[in-house]
Amino acid sequence: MKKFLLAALLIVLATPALAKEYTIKEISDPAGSKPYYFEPSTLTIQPGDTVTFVNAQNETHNVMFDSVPKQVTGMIMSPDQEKEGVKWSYTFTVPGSYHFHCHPHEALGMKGSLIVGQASKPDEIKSVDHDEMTEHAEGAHMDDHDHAATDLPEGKGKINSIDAEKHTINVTHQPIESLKWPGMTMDFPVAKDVALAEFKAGDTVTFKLKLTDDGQYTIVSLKSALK
Ligand SMILES: [Cu+2]
Repeated sequence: MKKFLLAALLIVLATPALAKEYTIKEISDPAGSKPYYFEPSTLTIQPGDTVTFVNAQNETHNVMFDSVPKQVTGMIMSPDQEKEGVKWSYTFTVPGSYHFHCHPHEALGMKGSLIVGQASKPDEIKSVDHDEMTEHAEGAHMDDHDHAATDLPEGKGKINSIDAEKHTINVTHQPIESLKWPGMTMDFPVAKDVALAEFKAGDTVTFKLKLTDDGQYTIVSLKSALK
C-alpha cells in the first residue's frame, strides 16, 4: 500500500503542470497620471506558459524584450499592434528574468517585467539590441548636446488640444522615422521658451523633439505647417 502511494505521488510530481495562459493589456490613458502602461506590468509565470499581449485601445503599441536570460536565442518582439483587440502571444520556455517595453512609449514609462519560474542572477541575463533604428534613437539622446537642432527628431501632425497651464500639447502626429515611431496621438511637454499662444487646436504643425533627462520627449521647436 505504501509503495502504491509512493508510486502515485511520483507520477503526480513527474507530470508537468498544465501550461497556463496569461493576458497583459496595453493601456492608453493620455489624461491619466500614467499615460501608457502594461496591465499588469509584472507577472510571474512558469516555463511553458503563454502570455498574450492585447491592445486595449486604438493606439499603436508593441512589445520588445530588451533584457532576457542568456539562453534565449533570437529576439522576442511583437509586430506593431495598431488596433484595439490586436493580440500577440509568446510561450516562454527558458526560465529567468525578462524585461520588456513598448517602443513608441518607452520614454513615457511603458515597461514591464516577467519572471519565468525563477528570477535570474544579474550575470545570467543579457541585453538585446533590437535594431539600428533603436540605437539611432538612443544615439540621438547621447549626442544631443553636440548637435545642432537640425539633427533632432522632427515630426508633423495636428494639434488636438493645448494645455497652457501645464505647457503641454496633445498632437496626432505622422510616423517619425528617426525614432521608429508609428503615427500616434500623444501628449508632449513643450519647452518653456516655445510660445504656445500663437497656436490653437486644429493647427497643423511641425515640431522637433529632444529627449530630456527624465526620459521624456519634449517639443523644443514648434512651427505652423501646411496641411
Ligand atoms: Cu505603447
